[in-house]
Amino acid sequence: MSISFTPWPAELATRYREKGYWRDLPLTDISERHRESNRPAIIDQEQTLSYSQLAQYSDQLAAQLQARGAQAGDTALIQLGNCCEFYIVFFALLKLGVAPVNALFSHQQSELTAYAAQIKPRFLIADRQHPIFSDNRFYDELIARHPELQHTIWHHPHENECGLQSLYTQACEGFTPTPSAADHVAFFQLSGGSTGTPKLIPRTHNDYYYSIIGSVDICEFTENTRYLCALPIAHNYPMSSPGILGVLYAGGVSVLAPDPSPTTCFGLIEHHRITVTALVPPAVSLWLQAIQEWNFVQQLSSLRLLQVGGAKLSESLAARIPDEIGCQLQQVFGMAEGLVNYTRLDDDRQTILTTQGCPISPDDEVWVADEEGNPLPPNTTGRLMTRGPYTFRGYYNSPEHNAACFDQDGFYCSGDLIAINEQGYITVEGREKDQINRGGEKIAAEEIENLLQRHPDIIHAALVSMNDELLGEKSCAFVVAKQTIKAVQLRRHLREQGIAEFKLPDRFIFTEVLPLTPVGKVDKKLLRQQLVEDNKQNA
Ligand code: OOB
Repeated sequence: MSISFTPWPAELATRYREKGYWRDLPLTDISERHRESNRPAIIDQEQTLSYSQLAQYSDQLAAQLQARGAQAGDTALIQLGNCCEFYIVFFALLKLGVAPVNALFSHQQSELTAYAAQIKPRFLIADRQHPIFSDNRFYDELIARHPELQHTIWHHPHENECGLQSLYTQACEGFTPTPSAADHVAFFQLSGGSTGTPKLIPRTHNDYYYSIIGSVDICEFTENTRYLCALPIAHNYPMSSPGILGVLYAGGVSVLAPDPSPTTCFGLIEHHRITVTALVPPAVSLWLQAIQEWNFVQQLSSLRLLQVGGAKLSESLAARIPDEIGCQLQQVFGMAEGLVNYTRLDDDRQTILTTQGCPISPDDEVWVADEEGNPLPPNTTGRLMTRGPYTFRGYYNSPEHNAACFDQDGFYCSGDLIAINEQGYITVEGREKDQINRGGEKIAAEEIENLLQRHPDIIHAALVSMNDELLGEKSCAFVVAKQTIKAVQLRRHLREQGIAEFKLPDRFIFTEVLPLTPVGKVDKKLLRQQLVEDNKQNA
């Protein structure tokens, strides 16, 4: 059984193979390339995992899962933090043709429930130390709702529970991997989303592997690369741009930080002689502030390259990176759906400071559309449209949504507003999708509005972005209520439904009615304007 997904049309698939982008190798090739090496591959707070251990442990875990009935076409729900086990589990599942959804560690009951409902997982591998699993309330609910969920394996298990470490360290004899076909689904990425339920993105071995190798080339990762992963390990950016998978491919070492704060990261950078790391813009601000206050820039002397992406980096902040950290900046504009753009290491200073780079592949087709879907000339702002050898062709089981975000030629409309210059470099100018980008963390407005509207006293709710100096954007909920209700009550209401903390509105504004557009939709542009006016008055 293989997992359903929207394939690329045959003629494009042929072209991608002919050009050598699609190599017809499974992603598990990455864990096997250096299998004989005892060099460190991944270092976390608890252990140093060598390349040979990574290969062996993932074999052993796979053998244990196989003994529990795992087979190709199964799915698994995974929630692990920044630890070596994330990749032991990832490769073990892929070796069996089992496709995981890797939830972010910040995700709570609501997100996990939505993912489970979509993939109907046979396996759950999660951290018992995560607050939602500290008791059995949520877990029992999940099991009751999903009879197909037959095996749970815990990182940090309670007594007498099936523990992850005890499985992957158990010796096995002669395990033979059976990954899914290279042009089929390897795993699911998470969409930042703009709809009520978070969407899943099927990624095939071929397309994902190509994006990794392309990224490794562009970023010049080698066996000497020492990468610090300070972002959530399950996010597409530190997984594959070039991320840990890129480092593993090249033979370097990745060090996992539990968070991106300067207090956590500076010491790790100094201790492990880190050469490259990836951040979102708010973390860059905190790093620069720490450097100024503590005068600790010496600790960062091994750092050669700082990648910044996930949200728009202002030119002024960008300029401070080479000047104050003393390393090179690379802007990264990517999306879990596929397309990733980088400024190149040899680009001139102005290009690196003011653009979000250009695509990985010569066969990434990116153009800018006006509201009617007609192509716009260079340097004109419009909708980003793209297709290519590693950009997906449809969300998992979402025909209606797919009909709305792909055109008839299979170009995906990301909801970003961009301009492309004559050299093919992109600048991100804004966004059309109903999403808030809170310092790189994405919030789908509709998801939060739906949850708010479950409150018996709420008639109507609209979530919009407001400008924030540190995070770029924060979220503000406009609420029409039947009776007076306090912001703390609404926050509690949302928390009770179990959503990631970063999705809680930063501000609530209570109002009599929400303004509507001529077609009767909530006029969010007007609401955002109102916030800007408010801000000016309070300044
Ligand atoms: C990355 O992936 P996602 O899926 O969390 O978010 C994608 C969206 C883009 O559509 C865009 O709206 C925004 O995040 N974005 C940026 C940006 N990078 C991402 N907006 C402005 N400037 C940038 N540099 O965020 C992601 C995936 C792979 C690599 C890097 C980031």
